[in-house]
Amino acid sequence: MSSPVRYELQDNIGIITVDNPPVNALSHAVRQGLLDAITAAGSDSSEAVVIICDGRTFIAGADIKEFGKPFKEPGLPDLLNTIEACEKPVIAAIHGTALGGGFETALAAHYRCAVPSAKVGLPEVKLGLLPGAGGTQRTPRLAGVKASLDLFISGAPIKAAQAKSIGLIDKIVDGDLLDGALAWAEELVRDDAPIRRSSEQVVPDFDASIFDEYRQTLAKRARGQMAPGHIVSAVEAAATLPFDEGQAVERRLFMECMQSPQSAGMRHIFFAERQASKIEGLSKDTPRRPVDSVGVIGGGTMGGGIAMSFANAGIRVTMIEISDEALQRGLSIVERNYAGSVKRGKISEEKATACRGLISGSTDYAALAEVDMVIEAVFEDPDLKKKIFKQLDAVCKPGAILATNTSYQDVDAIAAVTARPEDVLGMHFFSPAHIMKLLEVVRGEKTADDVLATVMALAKKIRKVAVVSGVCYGFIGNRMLGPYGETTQLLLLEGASPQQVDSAMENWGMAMGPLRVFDLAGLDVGYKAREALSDEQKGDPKTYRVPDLLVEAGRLGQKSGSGFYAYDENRRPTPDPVVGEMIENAAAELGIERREIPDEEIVDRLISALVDEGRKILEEGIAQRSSDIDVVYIYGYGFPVSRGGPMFYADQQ
Ligand code: 3H9
Repeated sequence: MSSPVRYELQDNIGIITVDNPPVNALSHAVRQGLLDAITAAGSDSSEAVVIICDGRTFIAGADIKEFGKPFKEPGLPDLLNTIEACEKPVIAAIHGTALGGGFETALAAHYRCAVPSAKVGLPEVKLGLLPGAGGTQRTPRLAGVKASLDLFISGAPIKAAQAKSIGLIDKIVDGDLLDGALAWAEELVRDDAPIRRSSEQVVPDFDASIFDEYRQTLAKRARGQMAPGHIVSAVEAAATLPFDEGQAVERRLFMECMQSPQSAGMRHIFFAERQASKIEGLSKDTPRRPVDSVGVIGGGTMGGGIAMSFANAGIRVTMIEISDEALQRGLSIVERNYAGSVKRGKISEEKATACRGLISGSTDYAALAEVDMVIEAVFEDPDLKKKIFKQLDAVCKPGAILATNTSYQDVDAIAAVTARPEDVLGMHFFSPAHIMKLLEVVRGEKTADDVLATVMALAKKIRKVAVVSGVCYGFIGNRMLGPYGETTQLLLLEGASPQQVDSAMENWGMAMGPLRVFDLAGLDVGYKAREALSDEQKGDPKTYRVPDLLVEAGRLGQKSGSGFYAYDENRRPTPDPVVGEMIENAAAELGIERREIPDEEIVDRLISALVDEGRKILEEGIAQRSSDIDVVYIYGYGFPVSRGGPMFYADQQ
């Protein structure tokens, strides 16, 4: 088998080229190839060595697929020490994204150049890890302690120019990268430039209190996560110990992270997210329909957020409302959101103005005659949705994709009112739609393959993580919330308080406990939905007795100032004794004996409720694969990524 690393001598410069598509990950063969190449370069007539990559990017990191499998020499830390020890100047030439072990490879070179569009970063923290091939030791020696901590803890890549400004890159190459790198190598040889090893540099001065400050902040911000704290310790070792000893500390901390269930969960989600975009039975070559303009029906919070998601990706949006007044209200929500994003420094004023300029409005459906796609985002009334789809069928051009943003309704029944059910599907966004990453794409019985393929590709363009769901009440995510909510109500009646249930779940890692979620969503929503159901459809009365009592007492959740909690003017919750009494009375009326319930039982029963429903969803073929369910819960429902999603967690147990 040929090696994914080539070595050639061009005049007096050795060129090492990595060619391991798609992202040049450091698989065993690449590590071996790099070792062979640097060894060859060390003993031939070359006077300097360039490391460069073919394809779309410089090395994007260690090969994550190899993690957890038996280790094969050469290991990356040793390989990079060998590269750094080379007696000839080694130059890394970066394009695309040099990430993790890839950027650590560049840091082990003696000089680094990059094209202006390149980005570099150490995103290991997003996999529950820390840079483990010398990154935590070499970076602070070049960029200082604070910049390094920020780079490792955020995990976010930075642009080449910024990397240059903090000392991580030496030179920006305009034009062809290889030509530029070779010319620079010649120059370094000519100038007899020193072999500048990162490990031999001295960490710039720093304030000794910085490590404790970061630890304190992280104790709140990254509660329960192992990697961020370990990163601080590894950088502290870099700043206080000789390189070899620091690297030994880094190694120990890296291995602890690697063996933790947290990293296993996060690595699972990395692949699950990418897997979710693949649709069984649909070939990669399925044609896509062009989507350059969309219509959004409904200018509420949801419609506004959806419009922004498209405009942010450069796609023109026409928002439709029933009256001028409603339209102006919708457009002003969008305006306010953009102003807020500018104020918080999320986007520039220019970008906000450009995006805002892509959104126009109308009260006439005729404005949708030429759009490539429409997303209906009105409230959950099946009859209204059907009426709208009839109108869309009449005005939209042939081939336009018609999507409903319903959270629960039967997409097939909506499609059936049109003469083109093959163009119809569900696109279930999560509120606030311009921020939340999840998009459930609901494939109707008759949805055409090219419609599905188009929407999955479009999801990536508008920076959403899309998961395909079949048609059922609530699709994947909301259907699982059903038994989760019911079990929550049983726990209250059996003896737990709302605050005990919420804090047990939040301490376990959920972004928000279930009762705070219900208060946020509004208790009247479920109440209204139940009104339309028969007693049999409503199920066990125990599971909705307390919510009914709350709504009947005018406690609709946050919006009315009280629900399971009382809320102050800043919407901060406090426990309310009235609710405690209501729960006790309901338990007595339903003949339920109350008892002390341990936190572990709360977590166990609630997660089991999710998982049991998840299994049914899988058996019925509503979800394509168990990891899709995990992606839904991580990106849409505040499930802790370090637990890998409900299905992964259950498998681990
Ligand atoms: C590390 O380096 C540890 C070291 O510090 C210490 C070691 C001792 N490995 O994302 P895409 C696959 S930890 C294996 O869709 P894009 C991916 O699964 C690592 N496979 O493309 C997908 O496969 P498929 C630190 C990988 O253009 C395909 O490549 N590095 C890896 O949207 C395309 O990926 C990172 O965390 C990998 N490292 O984005 C970087 N990376 O086609 C992780 C990707 O079968 N990678 N694949 O589904 C990324 O962030 C993005 O992939 C990247 C490209 C930005 C590079």
